[in-house]
Amino acid sequence: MLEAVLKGCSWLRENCEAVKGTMVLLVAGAALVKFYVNRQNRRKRWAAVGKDIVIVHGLPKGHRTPNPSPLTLTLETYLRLAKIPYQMDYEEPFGPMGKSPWITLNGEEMGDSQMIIKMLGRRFGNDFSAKLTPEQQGAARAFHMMVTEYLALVFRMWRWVENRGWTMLQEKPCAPKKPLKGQKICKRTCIQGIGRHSPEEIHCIIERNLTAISLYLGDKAFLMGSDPCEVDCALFGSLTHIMWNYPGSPYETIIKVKYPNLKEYVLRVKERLWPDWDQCLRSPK
Ligand SMILES: N[C@@H](CCC(=O)N[C@@H](CS)C(=O)NCC(=O)O)C(=O)O
Repeated sequence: MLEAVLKGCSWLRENCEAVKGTMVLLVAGAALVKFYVNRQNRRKRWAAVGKDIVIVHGLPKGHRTPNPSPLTLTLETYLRLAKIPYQMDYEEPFGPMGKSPWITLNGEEMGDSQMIIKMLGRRFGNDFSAKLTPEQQGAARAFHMMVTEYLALVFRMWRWVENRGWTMLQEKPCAPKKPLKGQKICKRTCIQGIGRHSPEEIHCIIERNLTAISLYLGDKAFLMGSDPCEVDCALFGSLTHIMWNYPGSPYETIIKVKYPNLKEYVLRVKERLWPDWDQCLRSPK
């Protein structure tokens, strides 16, 4: 018996590297299988929620806004405006294009907030922008692109580079010690171009964009007139973040002090489409 144990030990010693390699492969294989089984199970669950119910996949709730992603908030606001039933899922925030938010509708998956809104508008007969004049449609599209594709990215620079993710993690016990997603955002904004400017220059550029929005809004109730449409959802998604998620940022003062019409606008959309706002927030730990 002792001889067999000793033989086993010496075999293990001789084949240590091969055994380690096999164990690593087995563990990685098991983790992969578990990942795919969980993924499939989630899809089965989502398929069972019912016909024509949109499942919005996004980052977990925020404690200042119902979602820390302006684009998820945009999409939720649109679903509320269009009165399309939806459920939130926080288990798989990143979807088909590795982006958040994305949706599942009747078993089909789709990414990109703007494409989702367009598709849902056609499918459920809720294309609010179709009622606008051609000139308004042009302006609405330009503002929608400005906030979704440009401002959202630049605001993220403040959140992850200048603020180092602190406001996102404030409820956690310790402050982040190094920039979190900062490097990724820096790389992306350098390729785009805006990231090559100094923070002061970026603040000026953003201020000019916010000025344009404030001037266009004027004293109208919503951006395109007396009724809200898709671009209001996008604008609300972005401005809401500055109002509540970016305390201490230079943009907060622009909205709250310099352009009160922007602040009043955010409160107006919130009151109309988010009467349950407080119940949708994550309770602070
Ligand atoms: N054009 C996309 C942009 C989505 C987007 O950039 N989402 C952010 C979160 S707010 C994201 O997924 N970031 C991760 C990454 O880009 O890798 C949309 O409108 O949905």
